[in-house]
Amino acid sequence: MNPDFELYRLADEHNDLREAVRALAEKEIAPYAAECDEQERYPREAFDALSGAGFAAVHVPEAYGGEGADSVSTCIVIEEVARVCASSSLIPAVNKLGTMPILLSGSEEIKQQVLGSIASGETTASYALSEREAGSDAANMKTRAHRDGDDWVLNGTKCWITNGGESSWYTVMAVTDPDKGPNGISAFVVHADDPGFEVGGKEKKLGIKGSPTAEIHFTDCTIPGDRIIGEPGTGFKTALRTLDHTRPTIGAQALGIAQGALDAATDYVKERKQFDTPIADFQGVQFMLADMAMKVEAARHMVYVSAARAERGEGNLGFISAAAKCYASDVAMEVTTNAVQLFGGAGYTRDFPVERMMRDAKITQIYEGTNQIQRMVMARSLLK
Ligand code: COS
Repeated sequence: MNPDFELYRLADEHNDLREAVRALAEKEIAPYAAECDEQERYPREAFDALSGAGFAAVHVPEAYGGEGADSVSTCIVIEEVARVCASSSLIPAVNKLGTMPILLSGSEEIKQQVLGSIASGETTASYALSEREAGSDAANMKTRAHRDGDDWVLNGTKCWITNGGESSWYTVMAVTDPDKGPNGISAFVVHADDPGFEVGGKEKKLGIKGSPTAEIHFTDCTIPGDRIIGEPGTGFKTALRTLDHTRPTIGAQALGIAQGALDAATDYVKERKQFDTPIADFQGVQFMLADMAMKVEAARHMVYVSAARAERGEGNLGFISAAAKCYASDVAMEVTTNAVQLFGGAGYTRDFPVERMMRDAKITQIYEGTNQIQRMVMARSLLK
């Protein structure tokens, strides 16, 4: 075969991985998805199933006890879990987000210290960049860190921390030199047992209700000096480079949610009869389904291409990772909304999963940078 055509085909390992994750997700995660949403409880069953199968943090390199999965594989895992339960898909997704600063910029010692317990499924990692008054304008953060002998001491509050309270490890961005703006921000790793670390209240959310979103507080939180990630002042760049690698994973989550809604709607319209015929016979319904599937497929291509380019270590990932996240999440919102429409009144009830999927889809347009920020990142890349 002409090797150029390989570009448009996933490797057999990727297809095998999809099959394995889909089987596990349908058997071990899907049955609890509605309950976790309804009760706003952590999807413990999903965590156990994912970590038992080695899928909770597939991206961790083998050198640190992980599976060493490539970026496309990681996206496939997230996509397949999100197809049945978006909250559960935040376990592999946020494990990647929380550890990526360490993988990109951390010392060998810090990698050895942190990554093993995440790869083994003993615990998870979270990422702490945002604050109440520093969301899109992330560099405007107020959390501070200063040296105290050999230690670092952190003070401040981070918010919107996915899996906050569940994770043991937190990568935290804090100002170490207030005069230097973004170049005065440093990245650290904090453990939940460190003195002065506290988990605050959980948000009451529209969707992804199974995934806790919490504030975390640092009150003279003291950590050993070697828990800085990279050099002082490089934390903001590490944080943004991290997002270049993880926005494709949010694209993958959005894609999975959209695929789940499309699959549910496709089955439903074949069953649901009106005017003595399955509503799938109506061309208006067929055109809706066709548009939904077309956009899901386009999103899938962008997500995998962005992940593959990140995996290849390409330097300028800003445009493609922002574009993949933005496009896939806009598609997820549109497709889940149309899935609810195809279900009609039934779709508006909690008897069917599409209303949950529609609520869950919304966050993908907001977190890891709003889609307005993604468009800003794309435009900057075009105009620079
Ligand atoms: N990788 C590495 N460095 C980057 C970078 C990237 N992708 N993007 C920008 N930088 C560098 C810049 O070159 C600049 O460095 P110098 O001062 O040495 O030139 C520095 O980082 C600051 O960049 P910039 O001036 O562009 O920062 P801004 O304050 O304008 O912010 C945006 C940039 C808006 C893109 C950033 O704040 C952002 O992504 N906000 C959204 C945050 C977000 O996604 N939050 C969700 C939290 S995670 S759930």
